[in-house]
Amino acid sequence: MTESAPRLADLPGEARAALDAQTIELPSWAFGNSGTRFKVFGTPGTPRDPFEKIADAAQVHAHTGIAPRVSLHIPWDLVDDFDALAAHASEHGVRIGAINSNVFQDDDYRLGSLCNPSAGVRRKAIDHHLRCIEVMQRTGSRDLKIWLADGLNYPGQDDLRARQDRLAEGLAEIYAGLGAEQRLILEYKFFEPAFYATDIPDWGTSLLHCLALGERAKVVLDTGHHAPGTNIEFIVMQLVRAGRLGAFDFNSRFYADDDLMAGAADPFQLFRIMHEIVRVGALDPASGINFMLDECHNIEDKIPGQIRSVLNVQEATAKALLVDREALTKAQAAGDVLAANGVLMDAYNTDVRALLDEWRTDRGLPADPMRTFAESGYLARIAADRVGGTPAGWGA
Ligand code: AOS
Ligand code: ZN
Ligand code: ZN
Repeated sequence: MTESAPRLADLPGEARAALDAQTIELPSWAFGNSGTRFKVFGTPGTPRDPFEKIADAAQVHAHTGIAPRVSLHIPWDLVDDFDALAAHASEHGVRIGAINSNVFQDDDYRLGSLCNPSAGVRRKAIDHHLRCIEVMQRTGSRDLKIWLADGLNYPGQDDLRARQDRLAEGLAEIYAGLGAEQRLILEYKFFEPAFYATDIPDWGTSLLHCLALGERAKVVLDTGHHAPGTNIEFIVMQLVRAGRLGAFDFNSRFYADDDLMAGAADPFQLFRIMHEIVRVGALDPASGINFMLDECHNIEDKIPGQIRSVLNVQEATAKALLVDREALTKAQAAGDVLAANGVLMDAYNTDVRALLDEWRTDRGLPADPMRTFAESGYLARIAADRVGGTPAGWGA
């Protein structure tokens, strides 16, 4: 079936409202230099501190209108005055989102953090999280996001079960330190940096810990953290169904945790994920799902890399909103396999770019954010202005 591209007016009111409600949170580390273990290619004008990272993130919001929050990483984004950082964000039209804890960089964490066999190291890791909660109080952040690099390289290296018990104990203490409105969101990853066993390798393990902690503990699904071929939309559906999907870390993967731009490697997968979200109205902030990016831009410019990612997520969302739900339900009930699949494919194959250009111009935003940003001269300006100091890297 070929039809001309839909316009904004063709979108049912409910779908339009869902599109209006969508927000995507940007990671501060996407604006710093990053790379593989082979080489980090620096970019002129790279932010030298968290203030400059926020200013760059604000450009993404100014051009797309749907990226009003920035996640921080502690200690990478440690500043003396978090009140000033929050005020700086608001002056730039954005605010601070999730606080990511980093307990994977110190030598002390060679054998893990919350799962470490040493009580002293576990204490240090717990205290770091409690300090992150203090940062959250200052910045008005709701979510404490935990990803642990904990795991084992060799069978027998440590006791698998004891590590889970230590983890449960540490998480419980951290959870107890949260304010009444704050949440703990727990990420999983099937391997890397540990190769034999990871302490939180999958959504089941994350969910079990969250269930033990309480209502305000939810799972973070990073789209790059699964084995090849994993049906990620199934996991999304199951976690949403259980009321425990706390957040996404969107990115693209070809092989492992590639952290490439969301929707670049497999836009169809992103569409299938967003279909599971929109079919239950979970774009609504009341659903409690924080739609975040977790990406690094190693060879491309960072700000337009983030703009492209945000637009890719929005396009996948608009396509998911175009699924003819009634026709789909009818075909499914009739057991008409091909018709049901056809309904999904029709939506996926629809070009929504003009519709979204219109959505932006309606709100006084540029129709073509990539072009407008490129023409703005911002990159040349920061390259000229940000001289001296050390450009922030992935990790600093
Ligand atoms: C690590 O692989 C995870 O995706 C985390 O979300 C991590 O916090 C992020 O990559 C930045 O360190
Ligand atoms: Zn992640
Ligand atoms: Zn990752």
